Amino acid sequence: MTWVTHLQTDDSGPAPTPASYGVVTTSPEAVIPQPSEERVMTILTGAPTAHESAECEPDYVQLLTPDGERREHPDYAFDGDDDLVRTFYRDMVMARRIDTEATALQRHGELGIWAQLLGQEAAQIGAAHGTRRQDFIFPTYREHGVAWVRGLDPVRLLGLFRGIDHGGWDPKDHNFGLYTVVIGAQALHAVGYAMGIEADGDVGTGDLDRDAVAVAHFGDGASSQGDVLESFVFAATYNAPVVFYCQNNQWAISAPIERQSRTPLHWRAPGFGFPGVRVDGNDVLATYAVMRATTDRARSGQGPTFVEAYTYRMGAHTTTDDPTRYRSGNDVDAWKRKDPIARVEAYLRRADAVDDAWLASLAEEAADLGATLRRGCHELPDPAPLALFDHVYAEVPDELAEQRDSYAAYLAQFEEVSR
Ligand SMILES: Cc1ncc(C[n+]2csc(CCOP(=O)(O)OP(=O)(O)O)c2C)c(N)n1
Ligand SMILES: [Mg+2]
Repeated sequence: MTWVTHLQTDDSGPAPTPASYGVVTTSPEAVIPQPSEERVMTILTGAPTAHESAECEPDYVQLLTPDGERREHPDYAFDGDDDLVRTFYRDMVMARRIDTEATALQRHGELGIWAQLLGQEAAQIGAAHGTRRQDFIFPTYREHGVAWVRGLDPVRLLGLFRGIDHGGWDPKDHNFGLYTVVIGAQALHAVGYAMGIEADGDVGTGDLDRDAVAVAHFGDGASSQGDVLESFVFAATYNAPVVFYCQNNQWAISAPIERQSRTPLHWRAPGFGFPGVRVDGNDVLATYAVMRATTDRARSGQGPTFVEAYTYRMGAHTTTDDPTRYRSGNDVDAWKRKDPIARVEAYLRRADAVDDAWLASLAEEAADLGATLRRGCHELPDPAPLALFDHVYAEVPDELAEQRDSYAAYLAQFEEVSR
Protein backbone atom coordinates (compact mmCIF):
# COMPACT_ATOMS: atom_id res chain seq x y z
CA MET A 1 0.00 0.00 0.00
CA THR A 2 1.37 3.43 -0.83
CA TRP A 3 0.30 6.80 0.49
CA VAL A 4 0.83 10.32 -0.60
CA THR A 5 2.74 12.47 1.84
CA HIS A 6 3.01 16.23 2.10
CA LEU A 7 -0.72 16.80 2.21
CA GLN A 8 -1.11 20.44 3.15
CA THR A 9 -2.84 20.00 6.45
CA ASP A 10 -1.69 23.01 8.41
CA ASP A 11 -0.33 26.46 7.69
CA SER A 12 3.13 25.94 9.13
CA GLY A 13 6.25 25.44 7.06
CA PRO A 14 6.79 25.96 3.35
CA ALA A 15 3.95 25.14 0.99
CA PRO A 16 4.45 21.83 -0.80
CA THR A 17 5.22 21.88 -4.48
CA PRO A 18 3.99 19.50 -7.19
CA ALA A 19 7.47 17.98 -7.17
CA SER A 20 7.23 17.11 -3.47
CA TYR A 21 3.64 15.98 -3.80
CA GLY A 22 3.56 12.29 -4.48
CA VAL A 23 6.41 11.00 -2.33
CA VAL A 24 5.30 7.62 -1.07
CA THR A 25 5.74 5.50 1.98
CA THR A 26 4.15 2.38 3.37
CA SER A 27 3.04 3.79 6.71
CA PRO A 28 0.37 6.48 6.57
CA GLU A 29 0.24 7.15 10.31
CA ALA A 30 3.94 7.90 10.45
CA VAL A 31 4.01 10.59 7.81
CA ILE A 32 0.65 12.27 7.38
CA PRO A 33 0.56 15.19 9.82
CA GLN A 34 -2.72 15.76 11.58
CA PRO A 35 -4.57 18.96 10.70
CA SER A 36 -4.08 21.77 13.17
CA GLU A 37 -7.07 22.81 15.26
CA GLU A 38 -7.32 26.00 13.26
CA ARG A 39 -7.25 24.05 10.01
CA VAL A 40 -9.97 21.69 11.21
CA MET A 41 -12.12 24.71 11.99
CA THR A 42 -11.37 26.07 8.55
CA ILE A 43 -12.50 22.86 6.95
CA LEU A 44 -15.63 22.69 9.06
CA THR A 45 -16.65 26.31 8.62
CA GLY A 46 -15.40 26.72 5.09
CA ALA A 47 -13.52 29.92 5.94
CA PRO A 48 -10.53 30.66 3.70
CA THR A 49 -7.21 29.36 4.97
CA ALA A 50 -4.32 31.75 5.58
CA HIS A 51 -2.19 30.31 2.78
CA GLU A 52 -4.91 30.89 0.18
CA SER A 53 -6.36 34.12 1.54
CA ALA A 54 -6.27 37.41 -0.29
CA GLU A 55 -3.57 38.73 2.04
CA CYS A 56 -0.78 36.49 0.84
CA GLU A 57 0.44 35.99 -2.70
CA PRO A 58 0.11 32.47 -4.08
CA ASP A 59 2.68 31.09 -6.44
CA TYR A 60 1.59 32.10 -9.92
CA VAL A 61 2.62 33.69 -13.20
CA GLN A 62 2.42 37.45 -12.77
CA LEU A 63 3.65 40.01 -15.29
CA LEU A 64 1.95 43.13 -13.88
CA THR A 65 1.71 43.79 -10.15
CA PRO A 66 -1.34 45.33 -8.46
CA ASP A 67 0.63 48.62 -8.48
CA GLY A 68 1.00 48.45 -12.24
CA GLU A 69 4.66 47.48 -12.34
CA ARG A 70 5.98 45.07 -14.97
CA ARG A 71 7.50 41.75 -13.91
CA GLU A 72 9.24 39.14 -16.01
CA HIS A 73 8.68 35.40 -15.75
CA PRO A 74 11.15 32.75 -16.91
CA ASP A 75 8.54 30.72 -18.82
CA TYR A 76 5.91 33.21 -19.96
CA ALA A 77 6.59 36.53 -21.67
CA PHE A 78 4.25 39.30 -22.78
CA ASP A 79 5.17 39.91 -26.41
CA GLY A 80 2.78 42.83 -27.08
CA ASP A 81 3.28 46.59 -27.09
CA ASP A 82 1.44 49.41 -25.32
CA ASP A 83 -1.14 49.52 -28.14
CA LEU A 84 -2.16 46.00 -27.19
CA VAL A 85 -2.22 46.91 -23.50
CA ARG A 86 -4.54 49.81 -24.37
CA THR A 87 -6.79 47.39 -26.26
CA PHE A 88 -6.90 45.12 -23.21
CA TYR A 89 -7.72 48.10 -21.01
CA ARG A 90 -10.54 49.24 -23.29
CA ASP A 91 -11.99 45.72 -23.47
CA MET A 92 -11.93 45.34 -19.69
CA VAL A 93 -13.70 48.67 -19.24
CA MET A 94 -16.34 47.69 -21.78
CA ALA A 95 -16.81 44.25 -20.21
CA ARG A 96 -17.32 45.85 -16.81
CA ARG A 97 -19.85 48.20 -18.36
CA ILE A 98 -21.81 45.32 -19.90
CA ASP A 99 -21.85 43.72 -16.48
CA THR A 100 -22.96 46.76 -14.46
CA GLU A 101 -25.58 47.64 -17.06
CA ALA A 102 -27.02 44.12 -17.16
CA THR A 103 -27.05 44.02 -13.35
CA ALA A 104 -29.04 47.28 -13.35
CA LEU A 105 -31.40 45.89 -15.98
CA GLN A 106 -32.08 42.92 -13.73
CA ARG A 107 -32.79 45.26 -10.81
CA HIS A 108 -35.29 47.07 -13.03
CA GLY A 109 -37.05 43.79 -13.73
CA GLU A 110 -35.93 43.61 -17.36
CA LEU A 111 -33.85 40.45 -16.83
CA GLY A 112 -34.84 37.48 -14.72
CA ILE A 113 -31.26 36.95 -13.51
CA TRP A 114 -27.69 37.98 -14.38
CA ALA A 115 -24.37 36.29 -13.61
CA GLN A 116 -21.86 39.02 -12.77
CA LEU A 117 -18.23 39.02 -13.87
CA LEU A 118 -17.05 41.88 -11.62
CA GLY A 119 -13.37 41.28 -10.79
CA GLN A 120 -12.82 38.65 -13.49
CA GLU A 121 -12.26 41.06 -16.39
CA ALA A 122 -8.53 40.34 -16.75
CA ALA A 123 -9.08 36.59 -16.48
CA GLN A 124 -11.48 36.78 -19.42
CA ILE A 125 -10.06 39.51 -21.66
CA GLY A 126 -6.48 38.23 -21.55
CA ALA A 127 -7.59 34.65 -22.17
CA ALA A 128 -9.81 35.61 -25.09
CA HIS A 129 -7.05 37.63 -26.77
CA GLY A 130 -4.63 34.76 -26.22
CA THR A 131 -6.63 32.48 -28.51
CA ARG A 132 -6.59 32.69 -32.31
CA ARG A 133 -9.65 33.24 -34.53
CA GLN A 134 -9.99 29.60 -35.61
CA ASP A 135 -10.05 28.38 -32.00
CA PHE A 136 -13.44 27.38 -30.60
CA ILE A 137 -14.46 28.53 -27.15
CA PHE A 138 -16.89 26.68 -24.89
CA PRO A 139 -18.09 29.16 -22.24
CA THR A 140 -19.92 28.99 -18.93
CA TYR A 141 -22.74 31.45 -18.23
CA ARG A 142 -20.34 34.18 -17.03
CA GLU A 143 -18.05 34.68 -20.05
CA HIS A 144 -19.32 38.13 -21.06
CA GLY A 145 -15.79 39.52 -21.53
CA VAL A 146 -14.81 36.62 -23.77
CA ALA A 147 -17.99 37.13 -25.81
CA TRP A 148 -17.10 40.80 -26.22
CA VAL A 149 -13.59 40.04 -27.52
CA ARG A 150 -15.05 37.44 -29.88
CA GLY A 151 -17.18 40.18 -31.44
CA LEU A 152 -20.59 39.03 -30.24
CA ASP A 153 -23.16 41.85 -29.99
CA PRO A 154 -23.61 42.14 -26.19
CA VAL A 155 -27.37 42.65 -26.60
CA ARG A 156 -27.48 39.02 -27.71
CA LEU A 157 -26.17 37.96 -24.31
CA LEU A 158 -29.32 39.28 -22.69
CA GLY A 159 -31.91 37.00 -24.35
CA LEU A 160 -31.14 33.97 -22.20
CA PHE A 161 -31.25 36.03 -18.99
CA ARG A 162 -34.49 37.72 -20.12
CA GLY A 163 -36.02 34.31 -20.59
CA ILE A 164 -36.87 34.77 -24.25
CA ASP A 165 -34.19 32.62 -25.84
CA HIS A 166 -32.51 29.27 -25.26
CA GLY A 167 -29.25 30.58 -26.63
CA GLY A 168 -29.08 33.86 -28.45
CA TRP A 169 -26.49 33.36 -31.18
CA ASP A 170 -25.14 30.91 -33.71
CA PRO A 171 -21.97 29.40 -32.19
CA LYS A 172 -20.40 29.18 -35.65
CA ASP A 173 -20.57 32.95 -36.20
CA HIS A 174 -17.83 33.71 -33.69
CA ASN A 175 -16.50 30.25 -32.78
CA PHE A 176 -18.11 30.87 -29.42
CA GLY A 177 -20.47 28.24 -28.00
CA LEU A 178 -23.75 28.88 -26.24
CA TYR A 179 -23.70 29.71 -22.55
CA THR A 180 -23.83 26.49 -20.57
CA VAL A 181 -25.56 26.46 -17.20
CA VAL A 182 -25.14 22.72 -16.62
CA ILE A 183 -21.96 22.93 -14.58
CA GLY A 184 -18.95 21.45 -16.38
CA ALA A 185 -20.85 19.90 -19.31
CA GLN A 186 -18.99 22.09 -21.80
CA ALA A 187 -15.64 20.55 -20.85
CA LEU A 188 -16.78 17.33 -22.50
CA HIS A 189 -18.07 19.24 -25.52
CA ALA A 190 -14.70 20.98 -25.83
CA VAL A 191 -12.74 17.74 -25.70
CA GLY A 192 -15.04 16.12 -28.26
CA TYR A 193 -14.58 19.14 -30.52
CA ALA A 194 -10.80 18.99 -29.99
CA MET A 195 -10.76 15.33 -31.00
CA GLY A 196 -12.63 16.42 -34.14
CA ILE A 197 -9.94 19.04 -34.87
CA GLU A 198 -7.38 16.26 -34.67
CA ALA A 199 -9.44 14.01 -36.95
CA ASP A 200 -9.67 16.86 -39.48
CA GLY A 201 -5.89 17.17 -39.50
CA ASP A 202 -6.00 20.75 -38.24
CA VAL A 203 -3.35 20.33 -35.62
CA GLY A 204 0.44 20.24 -35.79
CA THR A 205 0.74 21.37 -39.44
CA GLY A 206 2.83 24.36 -38.35
CA ASP A 207 0.36 26.83 -39.88
CA LEU A 208 -0.68 29.19 -37.06
CA ASP A 209 -3.72 30.33 -39.05
CA ARG A 210 -4.97 26.80 -39.54
CA ASP A 211 -4.05 24.68 -36.53
CA ALA A 212 -6.90 24.99 -34.04
CA VAL A 213 -7.65 24.46 -30.38
CA ALA A 214 -10.75 24.08 -28.26
CA VAL A 215 -10.92 26.03 -25.00
CA ALA A 216 -13.11 24.87 -22.13
CA HIS A 217 -14.02 27.56 -19.64
CA PHE A 218 -15.22 26.54 -16.21
CA GLY A 219 -15.02 27.50 -12.57
CA ASP A 220 -13.43 26.17 -9.40
CA GLY A 221 -16.70 24.51 -8.43
CA ALA A 222 -17.00 22.82 -11.80
CA SER A 223 -13.51 21.39 -11.33
CA SER A 224 -15.06 18.87 -8.92
CA GLN A 225 -17.73 17.82 -11.41
CA GLY A 226 -17.57 14.34 -12.92
CA ASP A 227 -17.97 15.67 -16.45
CA VAL A 228 -14.86 17.81 -16.08
CA LEU A 229 -12.72 15.04 -14.63
CA GLU A 230 -13.87 12.62 -17.32
CA SER A 231 -13.00 15.19 -19.95
CA PHE A 232 -9.47 15.34 -18.47
CA VAL A 233 -9.09 11.60 -19.02
CA PHE A 234 -10.18 11.77 -22.65
CA ALA A 235 -8.08 14.86 -23.35
CA ALA A 236 -4.98 13.25 -21.90
CA THR A 237 -5.31 9.84 -23.48
CA TYR A 238 -6.16 11.25 -26.92
CA ASN A 239 -3.62 14.08 -26.59
CA ALA A 240 -6.45 16.39 -27.67
CA PRO A 241 -5.73 20.01 -28.66
CA VAL A 242 -7.64 21.58 -25.77
CA VAL A 243 -6.91 24.09 -23.02
CA PHE A 244 -8.89 23.83 -19.79
CA TYR A 245 -9.26 27.36 -18.52
CA CYS A 246 -10.48 27.39 -14.94
CA GLN A 247 -11.32 30.73 -13.37
CA ASN A 248 -10.80 30.02 -9.72
CA ASN A 249 -12.84 32.89 -8.30
CA GLN A 250 -12.70 31.22 -4.86
CA TRP A 251 -16.41 30.47 -4.67
CA ALA A 252 -19.01 28.14 -6.15
CA ILE A 253 -22.07 30.10 -5.08
CA SER A 254 -21.56 29.88 -1.28
CA ALA A 255 -19.14 26.91 -1.31
CA PRO A 256 -15.54 28.07 -0.79
CA ILE A 257 -12.54 26.73 -2.67
CA GLU A 258 -11.60 24.66 0.41
CA ARG A 259 -14.59 22.48 -0.37
CA GLN A 260 -13.26 21.69 -3.86
CA SER A 261 -9.65 20.78 -3.17
CA ARG A 262 -7.03 20.36 -0.47
CA THR A 263 -4.29 21.36 -2.92
CA PRO A 264 -4.02 24.11 -5.55
CA LEU A 265 -6.34 23.21 -8.43
CA HIS A 266 -3.64 23.22 -11.11
CA TRP A 267 -1.84 20.40 -9.29
CA ARG A 268 -4.56 18.06 -10.44
CA ALA A 269 -3.42 18.16 -14.05
CA PRO A 270 -0.18 16.11 -13.73
CA GLY A 271 -2.21 13.32 -12.16
CA PHE A 272 -4.15 13.09 -15.41
CA GLY A 273 -1.02 13.30 -17.53
CA PHE A 274 -0.76 16.90 -18.69
CA PRO A 275 0.72 20.10 -17.28
CA GLY A 276 -1.04 22.62 -15.09
CA VAL A 277 -0.13 26.25 -14.55
CA ARG A 278 -1.47 28.89 -12.21
CA VAL A 279 -1.69 32.47 -13.41
CA ASP A 280 -2.62 35.70 -11.66
CA GLY A 281 -6.15 35.98 -13.00
CA ASN A 282 -6.26 39.70 -12.20
CA ASP A 283 -3.27 40.38 -14.46
CA VAL A 284 -4.37 40.71 -18.07
CA LEU A 285 -0.81 40.55 -19.44
CA ALA A 286 -0.24 37.25 -17.67
CA THR A 287 -3.55 35.64 -18.65
CA TYR A 288 -2.86 36.65 -22.25
CA ALA A 289 0.70 35.31 -22.23
CA VAL A 290 -0.26 32.02 -20.60
CA MET A 291 -3.23 31.45 -22.88
CA ARG A 292 -1.20 32.28 -25.99
CA ALA A 293 1.55 29.86 -24.93
CA THR A 294 -0.73 27.00 -23.88
CA THR A 295 -3.04 27.22 -26.91
CA ASP A 296 -0.02 27.34 -29.24
CA ARG A 297 1.38 24.33 -27.42
CA ALA A 298 -1.87 22.44 -28.00
CA ARG A 299 -2.17 23.51 -31.65
CA SER A 300 1.35 22.28 -32.32
CA GLY A 301 0.27 18.80 -31.22
CA GLN A 302 1.69 18.75 -27.70
CA GLY A 303 -1.66 18.16 -26.02
CA PRO A 304 -3.77 19.72 -23.30
CA THR A 305 -2.92 22.11 -20.47
CA PHE A 306 -4.89 23.05 -17.39
CA VAL A 307 -4.73 26.78 -16.63
CA GLU A 308 -5.89 27.97 -13.24
CA ALA A 309 -6.61 31.70 -13.36
CA TYR A 310 -6.47 32.72 -9.72
CA THR A 311 -8.99 35.49 -9.23
CA TYR A 312 -11.92 36.58 -7.14
CA ARG A 313 -15.61 37.07 -7.77
CA MET A 314 -16.09 40.57 -6.34
CA GLY A 315 -19.80 40.55 -7.07
CA ALA A 316 -22.51 38.12 -6.06
CA HIS A 317 -22.77 34.69 -7.69
CA THR A 318 -25.80 36.01 -9.54
CA THR A 319 -28.32 38.74 -8.88
CA THR A 320 -30.33 36.25 -6.81
CA ASP A 321 -27.46 35.73 -4.35
CA ASP A 322 -26.49 37.63 -1.19
CA PRO A 323 -22.77 36.98 -0.58
CA THR A 324 -22.74 38.90 2.72
CA ARG A 325 -24.39 35.79 4.19
CA TYR A 326 -21.30 33.64 3.72
CA ARG A 327 -18.11 35.65 3.12
CA SER A 328 -16.12 38.32 4.90
CA GLY A 329 -15.97 41.95 3.85
CA ASN A 330 -12.23 41.93 4.58
CA ASP A 331 -11.59 39.52 1.75
CA VAL A 332 -13.59 41.64 -0.67
CA ASP A 333 -11.65 44.76 0.37
CA ALA A 334 -8.32 42.96 -0.06
CA TRP A 335 -9.27 41.89 -3.57
CA LYS A 336 -10.47 45.38 -4.48
CA ARG A 337 -6.87 46.46 -4.00
CA LYS A 338 -5.94 43.96 -6.71
CA ASP A 339 -8.49 45.32 -9.18
CA PRO A 340 -7.60 44.10 -12.67
CA ILE A 341 -8.49 47.37 -14.40
CA ALA A 342 -6.84 49.78 -11.96
CA ARG A 343 -3.42 48.13 -12.28
CA VAL A 344 -3.44 48.48 -16.08
CA GLU A 345 -4.44 52.13 -15.80
CA ALA A 346 -1.55 52.69 -13.37
CA TYR A 347 0.83 51.04 -15.82
CA LEU A 348 -0.45 52.99 -18.85
CA ARG A 349 -0.30 56.31 -17.02
CA ARG A 350 3.22 55.67 -15.80
CA ALA A 351 4.26 54.72 -19.36
CA ASP A 352 2.58 57.90 -20.67
CA ALA A 353 0.58 55.65 -22.97
CA VAL A 354 -2.79 57.25 -22.07
CA ASP A 355 -3.87 60.73 -21.05
CA ASP A 356 -7.00 62.24 -19.54
CA ALA A 357 -8.54 62.92 -22.96
CA TRP A 358 -8.14 59.26 -24.02
CA LEU A 359 -9.66 58.03 -20.77
CA ALA A 360 -12.56 60.49 -21.04
CA SER A 361 -13.35 59.36 -24.56
CA LEU A 362 -13.31 55.72 -23.42
CA ALA A 363 -15.71 56.59 -20.59
CA GLU A 364 -18.02 58.13 -23.19
CA GLU A 365 -17.77 55.03 -25.36
CA ALA A 366 -18.68 52.88 -22.35
CA ALA A 367 -21.66 55.12 -21.56
CA ASP A 368 -22.85 54.74 -25.18
CA LEU A 369 -22.54 50.97 -24.85
CA GLY A 370 -24.69 51.16 -21.72
CA ALA A 371 -27.38 53.09 -23.60
CA THR A 372 -27.23 50.58 -26.47
CA LEU A 373 -27.75 47.73 -24.04
CA ARG A 374 -30.72 49.38 -22.35
CA ARG A 375 -32.37 50.17 -25.67
CA GLY A 376 -31.50 46.79 -27.15
CA CYS A 377 -32.90 44.94 -24.14
CA HIS A 378 -36.25 46.73 -24.41
CA GLU A 379 -36.42 46.05 -28.13
CA LEU A 380 -35.75 42.31 -27.85
CA PRO A 381 -38.84 40.66 -29.37
CA ASP A 382 -40.99 38.24 -27.42
CA PRO A 383 -40.45 34.78 -28.87
CA ALA A 384 -43.08 33.02 -30.97
CA PRO A 385 -44.28 30.03 -28.89
CA LEU A 386 -43.37 27.57 -31.63
CA ALA A 387 -39.78 28.86 -31.64
CA LEU A 388 -39.37 26.54 -28.65
CA PHE A 389 -38.80 23.74 -31.14
CA ASP A 390 -36.21 25.54 -33.27
CA HIS A 391 -32.51 24.61 -33.18
CA VAL A 392 -33.04 21.61 -30.90
CA TYR A 393 -31.87 19.16 -33.56
CA ALA A 394 -30.15 19.68 -36.91
CA GLU A 395 -32.72 17.22 -38.34
CA VAL A 396 -36.03 17.22 -36.49
CA PRO A 397 -36.97 13.66 -35.35
CA ASP A 398 -40.53 12.46 -36.08
CA GLU A 399 -41.51 12.46 -32.42
CA LEU A 400 -40.54 16.11 -31.96
CA ALA A 401 -42.28 17.07 -35.21
CA GLU A 402 -45.47 15.45 -33.87
CA GLN A 403 -45.18 17.38 -30.61
CA ARG A 404 -44.65 20.62 -32.52
CA ASP A 405 -47.70 19.97 -34.75
CA SER A 406 -49.87 19.14 -31.79
CA TYR A 407 -48.74 22.30 -29.96
CA ALA A 408 -49.42 24.35 -33.12
CA ALA A 409 -52.96 22.91 -33.26
CA TYR A 410 -53.47 23.76 -29.59
CA LEU A 411 -52.35 27.37 -30.15
CA ALA A 412 -54.62 27.67 -33.20
CA GLN A 413 -57.68 27.09 -30.99
CA PHE A 414 -57.01 30.43 -29.26
CA GLU A 415 -56.75 32.23 -32.58
CA GLU A 416 -60.18 30.85 -33.55
CA VAL A 417 -61.71 32.02 -30.26
CA SER A 418 -60.31 35.52 -30.60
CA ARG A 419 -61.58 35.87 -34.17
C1 LIG B 1 -24.85 20.06 -12.96
C2 LIG B 1 -25.20 21.26 -12.13
N1 LIG B 1 -25.20 21.17 -10.78
C3 LIG B 1 -25.49 22.25 -10.04
C4 LIG B 1 -25.83 23.45 -10.62
C5 LIG B 1 -26.17 24.65 -9.76
N2 LIG B 1 -25.07 25.63 -9.85
C6 LIG B 1 -25.16 26.73 -10.62
S1 LIG B 1 -23.77 27.69 -10.54
C7 LIG B 1 -23.03 26.63 -9.46
C8 LIG B 1 -21.66 26.93 -8.91
C9 LIG B 1 -20.57 26.92 -9.95
O1 LIG B 1 -19.38 27.38 -9.39
P1 LIG B 1 -18.07 27.54 -10.23
O2 LIG B 1 -17.87 26.36 -11.10
O3 LIG B 1 -16.98 27.90 -9.31
O4 LIG B 1 -18.38 28.77 -11.22
P2 LIG B 1 -18.69 30.30 -10.85
O5 LIG B 1 -20.18 30.43 -10.76
O6 LIG B 1 -18.00 30.61 -9.57
O7 LIG B 1 -18.17 31.10 -11.99
C10 LIG B 1 -23.89 25.56 -9.16
C11 LIG B 1 -23.54 24.48 -8.22
C12 LIG B 1 -25.86 23.49 -12.04
N3 LIG B 1 -26.16 24.60 -12.70
N4 LIG B 1 -25.52 22.40 -12.76
MG1 LIG C 1 -16.24 29.78 -8.79
